[in-house]
Amino acid sequence: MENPFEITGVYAREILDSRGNPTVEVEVYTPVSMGRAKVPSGASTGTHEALELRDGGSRFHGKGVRRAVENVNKIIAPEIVGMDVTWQRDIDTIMLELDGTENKSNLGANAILGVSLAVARAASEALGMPLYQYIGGTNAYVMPVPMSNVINGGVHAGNELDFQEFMIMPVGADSFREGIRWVSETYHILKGVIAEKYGKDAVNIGDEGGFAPPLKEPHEPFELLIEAIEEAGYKPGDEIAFAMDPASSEFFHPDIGKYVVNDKEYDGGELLELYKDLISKYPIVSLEDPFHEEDWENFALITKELGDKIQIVGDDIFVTNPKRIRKGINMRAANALLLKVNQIGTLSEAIDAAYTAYRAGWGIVVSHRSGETDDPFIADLAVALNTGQIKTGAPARMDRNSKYNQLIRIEEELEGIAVYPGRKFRNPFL
Ligand code: 2PG
Ligand code: MG
Repeated sequence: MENPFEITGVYAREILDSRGNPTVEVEVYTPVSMGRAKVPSGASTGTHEALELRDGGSRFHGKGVRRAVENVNKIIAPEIVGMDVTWQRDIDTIMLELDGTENKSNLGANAILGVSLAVARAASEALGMPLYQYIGGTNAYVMPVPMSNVINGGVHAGNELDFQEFMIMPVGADSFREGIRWVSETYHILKGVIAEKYGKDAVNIGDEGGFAPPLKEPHEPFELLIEAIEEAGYKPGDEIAFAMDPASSEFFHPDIGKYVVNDKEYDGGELLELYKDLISKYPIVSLEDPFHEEDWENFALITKELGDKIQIVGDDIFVTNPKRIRKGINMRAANALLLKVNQIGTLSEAIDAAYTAYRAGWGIVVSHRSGETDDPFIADLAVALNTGQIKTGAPARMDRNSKYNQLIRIEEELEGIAVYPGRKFRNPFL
């Protein structure tokens, strides 16, 4: 008898992402299903991320992914066709062995991840199960609190704001649906606040759908946000709190060993004072990448000083890599992990990263990349892992809203079971 779970075909193609750059899309076929996945891409990438294979040359200014596509079609496909699509970890391991490098530079993390995610989706379809349930099992029920990046700076925007992301978190809402409504309402009021202060051309948006007004100082976005939240009828802090990702590897200058923010130089200690000042003035509950990707000591220092008050999230420093996360746990360098599937390159390793962090009592934020697609995979992943948090941009543009809309669907499906953790986003189970 035909095995309905047997992989009968694997096919990749080159498509475009939200920034108009090429990326990999993979389809995995069984006799009863097809799973399709699309690979995201970062701009403020960590040095230790798994390698995204780009063709070089003149096509797409060197950004083509034909080689990655070919690696799927010619090298990976023949190895996994015939395998059972539910053997996720086996398939991921085979791809790691085929690649044979530490950072997936041979086949490309974009090739491997596309297959890994498409396999999971094809399996869930073959089983007739929602993706979050296939990955998370019967106990996947925690909705994530969104960290919505409504003001963009850094390498994601054409303004002079050095800090990259200013996010709002609807911690006082009692469901995901309500939370995302608060975010949307605040976003639209914010647009008016910005237009009034800076004019119509200041409401253009950055890569993650947030506004990119001509601000420079790190406190300025928070002032605008307080005004918008209040005008929208919500209480800053109690109902809508702040999260920020300065993405400080981007403004650290190794030549002088200093961080440069709005033309002023800071050493680690001075930058810590700047953060403390912001946290004392504004209801910031989460701070990501406060220091650069090798600044383990200052990460440990800020976690020691502020870690019982706010969430300290590591992104570029850990790159979703269990080895670097273990080092971070040993050094107490953070108390939360930013989880990006394309930083590590397989679903199995991303889940390992999550477990490593959980066991240390850390929070987890499932995250998009600044270059995204309409694939809502991470929405399902956040629920599957009961992380309680997701970072996926402003409530604008379908590359961001495809995730939010998928979460609306999931919450509806889990009616009566779903839990929205609100203020308990860091550990929904405590
Ligand atoms: C980040 C991400 C996503 P990028 O720094 O957290 O917001 O940006 O994908 O450009 O690395
Ligand atoms: Mg980051």
